[in-house]
Amino acid sequence: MTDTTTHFRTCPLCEATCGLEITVRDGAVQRIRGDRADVFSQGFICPKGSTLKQLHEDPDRVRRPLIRRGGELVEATWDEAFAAVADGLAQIWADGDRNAVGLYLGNPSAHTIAGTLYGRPLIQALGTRNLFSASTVDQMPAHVSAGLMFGNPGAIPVPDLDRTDYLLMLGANPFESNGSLCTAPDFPGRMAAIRERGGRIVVVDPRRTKSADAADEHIAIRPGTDALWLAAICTELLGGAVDLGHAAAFVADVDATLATLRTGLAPFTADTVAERTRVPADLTRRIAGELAAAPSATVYGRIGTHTTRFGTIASWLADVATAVSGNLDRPGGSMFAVPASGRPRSERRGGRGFKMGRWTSRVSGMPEVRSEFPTATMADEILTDGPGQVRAMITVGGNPVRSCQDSNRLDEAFAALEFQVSVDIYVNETTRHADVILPSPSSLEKAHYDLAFQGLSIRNTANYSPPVFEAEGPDECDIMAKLALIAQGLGPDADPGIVHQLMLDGATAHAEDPAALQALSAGRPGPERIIDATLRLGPYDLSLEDLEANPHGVDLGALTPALDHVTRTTDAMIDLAPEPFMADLTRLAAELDDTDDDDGLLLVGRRHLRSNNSWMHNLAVLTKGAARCTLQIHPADAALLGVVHEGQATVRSAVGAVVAPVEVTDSIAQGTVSLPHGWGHDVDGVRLGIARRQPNVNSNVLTDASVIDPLSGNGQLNAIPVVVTPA
Ligand SMILES: Nc1nc2c(c(=O)[nH]1)N[C@H]1C(S)=C(S)[C@@H](COP(=O)(O)OP(=O)(O)OC[C@H]3O[C@@H](n4cnc5c(=O)[nH]c(N)nc54)[C@H](O)[C@@H]3O)O[C@H]1N2
Ligand SMILES: Nc1nc2c(c(=O)[nH]1)N[C@H]1C(S)=C(S)[C@@H](COP(=O)(O)OP(=O)(O)OC[C@H]3O[C@@H](n4cnc5c(=O)[nH]c(N)nc54)[C@H](O)[C@@H]3O)O[C@H]1N2
Ligand code: SF4
Ligand SMILES: [Mo]
Repeated sequence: MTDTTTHFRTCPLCEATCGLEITVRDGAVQRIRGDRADVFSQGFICPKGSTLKQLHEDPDRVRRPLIRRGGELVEATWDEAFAAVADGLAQIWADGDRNAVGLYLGNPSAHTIAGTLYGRPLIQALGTRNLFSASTVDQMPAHVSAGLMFGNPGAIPVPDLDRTDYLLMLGANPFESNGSLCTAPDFPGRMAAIRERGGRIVVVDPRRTKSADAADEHIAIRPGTDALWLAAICTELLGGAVDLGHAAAFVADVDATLATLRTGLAPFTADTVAERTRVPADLTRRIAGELAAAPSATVYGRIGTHTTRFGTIASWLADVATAVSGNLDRPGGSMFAVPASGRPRSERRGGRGFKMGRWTSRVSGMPEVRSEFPTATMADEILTDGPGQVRAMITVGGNPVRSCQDSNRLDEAFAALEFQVSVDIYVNETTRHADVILPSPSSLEKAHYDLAFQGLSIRNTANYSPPVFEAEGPDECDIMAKLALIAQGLGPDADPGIVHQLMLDGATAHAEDPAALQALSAGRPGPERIIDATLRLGPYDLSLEDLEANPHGVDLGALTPALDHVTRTTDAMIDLAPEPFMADLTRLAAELDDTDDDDGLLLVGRRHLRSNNSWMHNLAVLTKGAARCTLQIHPADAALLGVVHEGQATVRSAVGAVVAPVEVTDSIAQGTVSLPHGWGHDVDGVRLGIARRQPNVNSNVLTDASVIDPLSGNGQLNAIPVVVTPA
């Protein structure tokens, strides 16, 4: 007798949120394929989606807690592990300095219920200002831009892919990444559909990527100059007739705002930026003309645009270009998702506005943004003695020692910590330094509800996935709740139910009858109850039961104009020309004459479909095939420097050097070289049998923590000046 069951769930690995159909036979996953009935992804899946099986079964995945004993990480019981956490942290806190314990939240925390719901109570209980996350090596510029424009750092406009007539896409490669700050399963298929319906796609990227190949036009911009180019695009658009459309009703004084923009952006024209950006002036003018003339258009920038020294104003200028071409908050333009877990549609307009810089970091004086400090200063806070020094770190679903800047120094910093707790599924470059590792169950052993990316989606949908398998240990939400209780001083034996109830009380506080609302989910696990309450109070009046009854998801329709709903400025208006951004244009203008690195090489990153940041490299199904961790270089540059295809080259930046295998390719612009990030697994203590044997070059040895986007604190991960020599 065999026992076969089928389960439908949302893939938690990237922002595309594809529906998976998982067949389980005799207690093991037999097959994973795309769920053809999923209301959003309709069967689309990438090669990573089916590897939830291999991840679940990976013998290197940590299944029981590990505690450091005699220098070695050895298995322990959960009780022993939580007791060790309580002891270790108590020693650090004995001096009375809460800032001595820091927290780093990594990317998967945005893809789990535990990270998205229980991060906040943990942060509150820790009472530390030393909070860090992958956001400052990623999308923080978009939050700051949205924060100052709309008063709401979460209100990031997304390109309305399914209806647009014109997509101008910069620094993004959805053919490999499947999209970011733009949840759209089968992004490639949606791009094809734009062209099929007569629309046009322009991709701006120093590399001729697969996404560029699938576009109508590719512009090989000079790395790091998107803000300059977008400023010129805006100047061109502002030179013509401007009609903000429906967004005009949200701008206090349209004429004055446009005048401010025109004046501030005046130094940036198609002609003045041509040399620095390497985009001919005629081409820039033509693109601006096309944007203005298209029936609908959207400007979308991502990692290559945001992780530069001008990330925030580049993000803002993309939205300005969209707005002044009349495409903000309208179908086919850039719009706002209204997630099922979001605030009710009926709630009043406006809010408290967005503030940053309310406090600064101890060593470098960097301003907080969204209560975080930049990863750029994490090593400083750990390595610099004095009151307030970070002596212990908690990491949750992150690998900062590979993902953040100047990683040799960060590695040194993590090695120097007095105590480290990591909630993770692997012993990797970061967690190898831990004193206690608390393993999250595998994705298939957890419930899933997307609380982050539904707010960045090109379509409003909702789905809930119950666990496929029962977990061996506590759920990740319980692990987070336990950490919060320990930080609260309630000790390692306190019941996580206390935290669940507190959160439920918080989630239902504004309900007409909180007790009645809570009663509706009685008997369910704590996290589910919070989601249920959130859904019931949300804009679509859904419940967890509704989602359970619809395992392929609930389609809530295409995006609708939502500025009245998403703005949180005090007056419920939007600001197209925030003063800090206008001021930052002075720094941008200095770039026009900066010719320092004109002849040098600039390093950019890249992603591969079969990799996921610094992890998933331990799955043979994904890593087989040609080596991916190569230094891409243009044939002309290679010839000039004497490096050869499949040879080795030394890449040196201001802070470090690596030796990488060379891939000579004309798909990269002259003057640009590229290495992917997240590699470098072959170091002592790492327990990743397969990953260690991959070509291992850690590109973040080269990223310079002293170079940031000052408005957001975001790291510069692209356009890094490097010198390449044969090795
Ligand atoms: N040079 C360069 N550096 C970059 C980038 C770049 O483009 N160039 N990109 C940046 C970006 S966009 C990002 S988001 C960051 C990512 O940076 P991080 O978030 O620091 O790193 P990840 O590689 O995502 O590490 C994920 C960790 O979570 C663990 N994990 C996986 N699933 C789970 C789970 O369910 N629960 C828990 N608790 N742990 C889990 C993995 O084992 C791994 O240790 O990297 C950044 N770094
Ligand atoms: N397979 C896979 N999918 C992923 C991830 C992964 O690691 N692997 N990571 C996930 C995460 S955390 C994120 S944040 C997203 C990121 O998703 P994307 O933003 O699409 O990221 P990339 O694929 O790195 O594409 C960035 C592009 O920017 C280009 N670029 C570099 N510098 C510049 C510049 O100065 N200007 C311009 N215009 N372009 C430049 C690079 O050549 C590259 O093609 O992907 C997510 N999806
Ligand atoms: S595209 Fe992203 S969400 Fe879809 S299957 Fe691949 S990893 Fe999962
Ligand atoms: Mo990211």
